[in-house]
Amino acid sequence: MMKTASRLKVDQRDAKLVMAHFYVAFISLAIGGMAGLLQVLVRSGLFELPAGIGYYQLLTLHGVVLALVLTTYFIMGFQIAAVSRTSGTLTAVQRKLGWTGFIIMTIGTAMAAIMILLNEASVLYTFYAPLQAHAVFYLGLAFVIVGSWFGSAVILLKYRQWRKENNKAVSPLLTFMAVVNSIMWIVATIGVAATVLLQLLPWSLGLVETINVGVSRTLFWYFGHPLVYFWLLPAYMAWYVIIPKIIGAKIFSDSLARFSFILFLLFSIPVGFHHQLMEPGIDATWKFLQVVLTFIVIIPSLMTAFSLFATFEGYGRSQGAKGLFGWLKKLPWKDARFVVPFIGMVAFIPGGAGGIINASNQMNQVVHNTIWVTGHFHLTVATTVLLTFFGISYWLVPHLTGRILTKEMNNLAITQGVLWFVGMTIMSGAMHAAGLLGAPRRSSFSEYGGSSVAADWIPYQVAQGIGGSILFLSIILMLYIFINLAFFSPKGEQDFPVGEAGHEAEKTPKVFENWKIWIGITVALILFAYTIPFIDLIQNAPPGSKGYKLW
Ligand code: HAS
Ligand code: CU
Repeated sequence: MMKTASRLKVDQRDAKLVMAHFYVAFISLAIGGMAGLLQVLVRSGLFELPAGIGYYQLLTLHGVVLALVLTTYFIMGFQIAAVSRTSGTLTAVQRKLGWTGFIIMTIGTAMAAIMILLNEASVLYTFYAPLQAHAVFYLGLAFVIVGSWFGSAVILLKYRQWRKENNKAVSPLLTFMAVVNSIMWIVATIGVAATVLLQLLPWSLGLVETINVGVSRTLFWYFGHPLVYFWLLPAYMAWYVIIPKIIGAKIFSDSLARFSFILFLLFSIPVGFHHQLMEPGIDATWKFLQVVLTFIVIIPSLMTAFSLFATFEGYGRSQGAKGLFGWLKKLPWKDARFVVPFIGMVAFIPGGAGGIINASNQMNQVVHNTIWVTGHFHLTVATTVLLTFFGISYWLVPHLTGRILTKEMNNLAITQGVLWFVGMTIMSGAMHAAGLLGAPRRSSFSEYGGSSVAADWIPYQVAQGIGGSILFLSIILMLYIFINLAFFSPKGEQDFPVGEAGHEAEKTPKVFENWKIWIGITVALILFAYTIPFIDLIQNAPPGSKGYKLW
């Protein structure tokens, strides 16, 4: 573990590859943020879209560009940087693989984006059948998935090389974490690749008339839930390894961090049914089983919360803090690299609690398909994860471009985080409240024929408009800071902080790197949770559905 601490900088050639990913990610932020602003304005009832742009077209753009494109590019870039920093510069072959993946993903992204802009693919980011998009949209998605496999291969190859060169010693923690996330990603994307290539594509090309909707949605959610942890784990990488270094503390426990990541690998995938609790065609027994597994996958997040509190409290007390919460005062409240991700952590307390409500079968009947769910994921992915990614960018972008985060930019970054917090509290709070009153998600503005129930939702929709507008200001600030850090900030050396575990490091059990065991259990759990439901969905399927284009 200690051997690699000597490598402190990401090599220039690797930095270029990472920055290429970040440019796409931040262009996506600009486009997706603009779409989001227009949506909340439409839903407030005070604004109409110009130039024949459809609400669902815009909503598809927003979801695809932010939830799928921004996240995937940022994560691929960040993981490559993390591995290059902790396990050594990529070899020429690895870097070439990285660029190949980047190019394939970008061709796919362009294909999908063009189809959305042509209004040929207004199927929202989950692209549920029987809504049918243009074949080029599905082909584009397939390219993005395949491209991401190249990026994942870079991580796995570098890891294998490091282990070979270091006599199978315990790998650097950040590398280990990137490896877990990459394995999870590969196993999960097989599901979405299967529905895209074997079902949606032939159906939209007209090679087959109908589609088995139940199977395609189940394959989607087999992927869709691990997808949300694919977003979350890079944030956890920063919380476990980078934040301690920034505040001047030690990593609470190397083993605990590895153990929580292994739990995510095992339990992230066989839980997709918690998105399908209200769907027909799946027996209640299997839904119940997957709900139980969902409650198990909450545990590694609770472990993460525990070790973060321990890190913060331990550090505060070492600085002389007294009383139950005195340690809070000792944290570096003027450092954006800490404050911005910290806001993300705070948001995950209500965000995670909301998830537990969603997963509870009976409660799901209350919230499913209401805008409560939209409120939930704007706290989780759009605050917890995104603010952590922003917090990472504030030091990683200047690190990669050979510049520094100036005091001025640091302060603007804190303003950015605080604005996000204010905007999101208003927007997501209003979404949760309106959802409990029954307001649907994924719907344009409507007064539902003057219904008094719908009238109750309107003030909340106006509040969403206000919160969303504040969020948009925060996005503009973020983009301004990104451009500054990429091109204009003074030259210098910005640190890539990597924390060290205390005495714990020596004792990390080797079993964590016994991939045969972990991948074996992962596959066994997946087969257990999914085999019989899939057989049911195929054998007892209703007649397949033709495609619909409802926009
Ligand atoms: Fe979720 C729907 C259940 C976590 C994202 N989720 C969604 C959708 C998205 C999403 C995008 O069971 C919508 C999909 C769609 O379009 O239909 N979710 C859960 C559960 C968790 C959970 C049980 N979700 C996430 C994360 C996401 C995400 C993470 C993105 C990154 N979700 C559901 C369910 C649905 C759902 C149902 C379907 C709803 C429906 O009916 O359609 C758990 O993983 C949550 C566990 C988390 C915790 C919190 C731990 C807290 C921590 C912070 C510590 C803070 C510190 C700061 C230390 C238990 C780690 C110090 C603070 C001080 C104040 C000092
Ligand atoms: Cu889920």
